Amino acid sequence: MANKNMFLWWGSGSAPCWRPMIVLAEKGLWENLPNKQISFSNKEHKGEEILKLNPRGQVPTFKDGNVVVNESGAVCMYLEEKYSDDSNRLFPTKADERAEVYQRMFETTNVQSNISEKLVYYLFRTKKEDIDEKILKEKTDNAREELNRWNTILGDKDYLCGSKFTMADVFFYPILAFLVRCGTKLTNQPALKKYYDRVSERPSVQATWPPHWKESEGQGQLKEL
Ligand SMILES: N[C@@H](CCC(=O)N[C@@H](CS)C(=O)NCC(=O)O)C(=O)O
Repeated sequence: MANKNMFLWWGSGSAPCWRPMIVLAEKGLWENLPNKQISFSNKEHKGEEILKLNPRGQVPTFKDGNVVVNESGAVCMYLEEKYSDDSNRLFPTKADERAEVYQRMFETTNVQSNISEKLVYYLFRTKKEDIDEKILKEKTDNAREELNRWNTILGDKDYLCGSKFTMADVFFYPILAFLVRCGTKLTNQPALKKYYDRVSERPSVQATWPPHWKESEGQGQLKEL
């Protein structure tokens, strides 16, 4: 088994962890992968086992034999280079087509900053009575604009870069799923909603679905988005 020398430490619901998990599943390496789901509340990511491989004390933390890679994007790229075959490549072979995949992969940082960091964390971290309605409206409008942009990018395509699932989807989908978990229904972004439903059914996504999401509902912070 190609994965017997691998080990992945991961946390449930973490978009950075979910990305390499999806890649592993796409390559048939997730099943029976030596792994440990860590508990954030027990601070297991700050334990010695992880710190000696990843001094930042974060997940994902990943090793494959003597190769240690921890940044989620780096793990994805490593797995892609080492374990792809024609049946499971996540990049097109032509540079011109790859350019679009790179563009969307790196463009996902805008979703992270414009929606997760500016709006979701504001709602998570501010006491209800301290929420400033004007600031909240600005943040919500900005987040909606970001979602609309991705709705336009998708248009009538099945996946972000066309008819094939690519690394761009691996980078983007876990953040989108987090936003849906936080309550957004994507009512005003129909292309994004169809995309969300399509990718959610994908076997690699189903196999790696965050365990605690199966057990409880999200808190609905983004139901007004
Ligand atoms: N840039 C890193 C970020 C990893 C990251 O932020 N992981 C979070 C979980 S989502 C974590 O371990 N947080 C705990 C901490 O930073 O102490 C990556 O993409 O892999």
